[in-house]
Amino acid sequence: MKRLNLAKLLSITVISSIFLMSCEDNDDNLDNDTGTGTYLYTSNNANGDITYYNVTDMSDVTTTALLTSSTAADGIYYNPDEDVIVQASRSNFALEAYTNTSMSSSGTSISVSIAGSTDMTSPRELAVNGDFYVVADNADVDGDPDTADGRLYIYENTGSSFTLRNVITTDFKLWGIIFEGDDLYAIVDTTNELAVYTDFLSNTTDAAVSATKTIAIEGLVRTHGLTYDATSDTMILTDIAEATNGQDDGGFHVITNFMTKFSSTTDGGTLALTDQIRVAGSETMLGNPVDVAFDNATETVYIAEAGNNGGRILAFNNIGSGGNIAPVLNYDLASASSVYLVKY
Ligand SMILES: [Ca+2]
Ligand SMILES: [Ca+2]
Ligand SMILES: [Ca+2]
Repeated sequence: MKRLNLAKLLSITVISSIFLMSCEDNDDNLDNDTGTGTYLYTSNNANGDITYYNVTDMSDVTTTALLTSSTAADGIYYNPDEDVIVQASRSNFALEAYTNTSMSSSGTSISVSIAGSTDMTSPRELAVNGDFYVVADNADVDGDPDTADGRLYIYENTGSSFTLRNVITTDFKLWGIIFEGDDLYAIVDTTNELAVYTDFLSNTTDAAVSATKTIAIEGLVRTHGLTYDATSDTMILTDIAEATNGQDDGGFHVITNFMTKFSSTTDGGTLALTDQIRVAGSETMLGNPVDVAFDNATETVYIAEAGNNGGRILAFNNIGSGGNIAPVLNYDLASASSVYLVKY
């Protein structure tokens, strides 16, 4: 017994020393402003698993794959405060959340902790505002594929489920959506247009609602993904161009001072290409870029590319005036469908 206690005491001492040493390391890190990690979460339509990349040091990226029961998914989201990953399952037609997975090693099978009701037909991007989770569904609504429409499913996360509050039917086709404050920005699929619903969650009943304002983005063929960074007032939109060309006709547009430019463009008007930076061309590996995320601190654009080489996760920086830029990171991810950047 005595020997065991001594061993225990020794191991506690060793652990304490390690703990103290790591605290010192953390202090050093904080002094150097490197205490925060940057992570890119991704979903895909090839196997429905969740892959995240630690991109804190872009010369030493680590990849973690978490295996799910979904076989196709979109709309990835991660909340580090609650350690919860959420994605829209395109095989189970519901929101699915996975909690306490941050310590899971790559290759671990994870199970759904919080499930939503199976209301949707073709869920795509997810936008989160507090406890409200909005999913863009791009299935045809009225049985006529020639009339443009779509549905925005508004769920409330109760902690034990995603409860459907109401459904908004749109008069345009949906794909990417993002909240800025209480306003929901949505790309208008099959076009080069961007729409906004101001105070979107104030639409509390099932209804057909038109966007508050819609503008066209000059130089863009067919947009799909979008992201907005409020700190730098930067909007980024992807261009898949022709869906049938998944290899080399895609791109993305960076719009700085976005809010001023958006406000000064009239409803139905066009935001000029001269007010944007376009990245496209054979070096970019962009064929069908379906989603985008932005790190303002490093001015890095992350892309979920669904087509090129079967699917990739790409990162671009030193964008300058745009053009035919090669990505600085390039990871194969079959049928990549969405990206979400988070720091913690
Ligand atoms: Ca229709
Ligand atoms: Ca394309
Ligand atoms: Ca996204």
